[in-house]
Amino acid sequence: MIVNRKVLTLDEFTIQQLRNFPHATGELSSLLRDIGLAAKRVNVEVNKAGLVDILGDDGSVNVQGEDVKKLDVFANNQFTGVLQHGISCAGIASEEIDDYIAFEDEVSKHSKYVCLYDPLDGSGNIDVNVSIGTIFGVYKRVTPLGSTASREDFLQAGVQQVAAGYIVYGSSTMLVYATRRGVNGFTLDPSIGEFCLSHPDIKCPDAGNIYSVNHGHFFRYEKGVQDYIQRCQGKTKENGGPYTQRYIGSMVSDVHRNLIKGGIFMYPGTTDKPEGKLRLMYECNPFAFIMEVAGGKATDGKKRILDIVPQKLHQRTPFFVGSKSMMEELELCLNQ
Ligand code: P6P
Repeated sequence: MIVNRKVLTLDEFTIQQLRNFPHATGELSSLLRDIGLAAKRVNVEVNKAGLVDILGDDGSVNVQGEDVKKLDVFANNQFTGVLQHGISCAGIASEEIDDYIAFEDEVSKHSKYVCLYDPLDGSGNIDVNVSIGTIFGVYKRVTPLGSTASREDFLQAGVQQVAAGYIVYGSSTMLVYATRRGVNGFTLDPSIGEFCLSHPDIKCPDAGNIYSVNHGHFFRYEKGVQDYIQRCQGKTKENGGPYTQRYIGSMVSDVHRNLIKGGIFMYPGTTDKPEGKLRLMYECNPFAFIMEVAGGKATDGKKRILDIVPQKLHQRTPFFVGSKSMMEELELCLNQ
């Protein structure tokens, strides 16, 4: 029997990575495998969401004031449950939950990491079959092992992440995660139920021709953002264009596409919502970490996202992320 050993599964890859760190305890690898397990369970429900009573609202409103979808709750429970029963996570904070949860069992209290995530981003798209995703960031706790995780373990600047990633439940289901050593993408092979390495060492092209923004808010953006959008619209072959506008309203899909092909994603603040819509801890920090490791940039329009010291778990921030040269052109417009 010919065994195809060229394809590495997520488990094999994370265990192989351990060889680069002889002193590593394997806890981070174990945590990433736990996330992969939860993702596979969520994927099953996402793929059949139209067939079972898991579509639609669950009747509650989350801390963001958004209608909670049944699949949001399911996804949140899967990620929280897997991490709580794992050996690597001392606690979690979720975009779906008001406050952080510190796990009280002895194994968790002696675990090195905490995990913050948006369990199902873009869930408003579930009912219309548009791709959605999970976004996560992993931090090393700052409180002593053996104690119960506390607020300062969760309110860390994004630069303190040791890993970050996302799952995109799309035409195929992919898990992409970054550590400081690189960004790697794994595609779920349903025939064996394993995430398999399909996009090794992802780099974001320095330039691209895709810009992603909600044009419906154009007249509520600051002038520098409007100027940049109009520069994108005016690009021709002579100056690095033409550009194309792609925005499907599901951040994981929009940012994933731009990461792979090159491009810029913007969710600016507006005159009525100067902080914008996206959450620093659950959406922006993970993607900022991934994009910087892949060679791109991420700012709030003024400063590096990863340098923002959070004051609140659910704080929002304007968000600009993408190819380095496109981000630098944006910054020229914002600094005029
Ligand atoms: P708007 C989905 O609700 C989300 O949080 C992101 O996934 C997406 O990029 C953004 O909101 C879309 O927001 O205001 O453009 O519909």
